[in-house]
Amino acid sequence: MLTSLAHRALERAGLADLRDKVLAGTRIDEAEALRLFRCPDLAALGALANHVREARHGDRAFYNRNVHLNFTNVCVASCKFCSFARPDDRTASEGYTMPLGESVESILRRKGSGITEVHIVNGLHPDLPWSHYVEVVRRIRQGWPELHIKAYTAVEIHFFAQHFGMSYEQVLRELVEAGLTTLPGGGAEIFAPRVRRKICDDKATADEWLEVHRVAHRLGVKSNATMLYGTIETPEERIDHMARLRRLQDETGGFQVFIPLAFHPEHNMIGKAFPKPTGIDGLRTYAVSRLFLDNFDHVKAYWIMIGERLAQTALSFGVDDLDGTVQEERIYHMAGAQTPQGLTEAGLHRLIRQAGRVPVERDSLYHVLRDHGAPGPQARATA
Ligand code: V47
Repeated sequence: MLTSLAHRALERAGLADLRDKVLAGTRIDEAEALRLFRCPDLAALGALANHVREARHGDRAFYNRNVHLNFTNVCVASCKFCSFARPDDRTASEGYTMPLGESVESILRRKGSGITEVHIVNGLHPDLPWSHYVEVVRRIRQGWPELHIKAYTAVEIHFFAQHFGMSYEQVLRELVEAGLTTLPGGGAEIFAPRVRRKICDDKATADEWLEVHRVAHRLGVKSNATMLYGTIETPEERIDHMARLRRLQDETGGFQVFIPLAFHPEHNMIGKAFPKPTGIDGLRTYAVSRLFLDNFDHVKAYWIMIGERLAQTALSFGVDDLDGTVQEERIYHMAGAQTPQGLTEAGLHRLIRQAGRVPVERDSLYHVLRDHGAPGPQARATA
């Protein structure tokens, strides 16, 4: 429900027409999304996004119990924003590649811990054989049949196809046969060619990224979509990014969630030029994406990247998902993230309840595993 105060604030901001469109469930276009982006009243914008969020999900805030596996950071690409990648395996360069058995064991030893998903993302290693990528998935699947395996970004799938002379479909079919269940949303960055040329000019293009997801959706593999914000992109380029995702989603319906990722500036080539995006920018981005991406069920705030406090606030700015308990996160911690490398389930519950929301554990396909009920008076009092 929009309060009368929010109604008036949106009118004062010149957004009454967009408020009416959103309340009527009418799609807004790119120029309109830009007007929302420029809305000077963040609270009014947030209230509108929150209205859509609550109409879809009520008070629920989704999370899952997951673990990350990054078995190599050796990468032939040279993305300027990346703090994780290294050019080779030499110890002096801090490059690493875990042996196959160790990668698999690092996941299987967590059996019985309640984890439901492994999220696998790596550098683009020049020398690992194709069998390595397939075997990691196959052995985890064999050792832990009910675990969801969310593995390999579209950038990695594109790399495998090029490097091993296969089509996207062949790559994906083999991985699915080995046990992969969904694709993570990484590698999207910003689709606009101007930005890609400057920050990540030697990996999959926007069209290639989108095509990998199109093929995955056709094969029945659901996927996620990210947007890296806070480097050189303009608001127009952020909207263009979301518009390309919205068009593909109209076509396939295969995306599950949109995940804005805030740039982390430490230990990378462009960190000095671009400070960490503000919390205000983050909230604005969540809100606009919730309002613009009317065909996406979920908007996720990756708490590990933005911190627990902003993640709590985001739950009132369009966000309904906080990712997971996340064990052993490396990509943002190598970029200077000060957040813990994981949270216990109780910690996530506390965070969600303090924000006045109800924690709901989901699996990787957004099936509800456990709805933890309404927040108690204590939780509200300490919020
Ligand atoms: O593609 C890399 C980003 C992504 C930095 O699908 C950086 O559920 C900020 O995609 N500052 C990988 N961002 C992580 C990712 C992800 C995370 C959580 C959930 C899901 C999901 C996917 O991280 C990369 C890139 O866009 N990234 N370096 C940095 N310095």
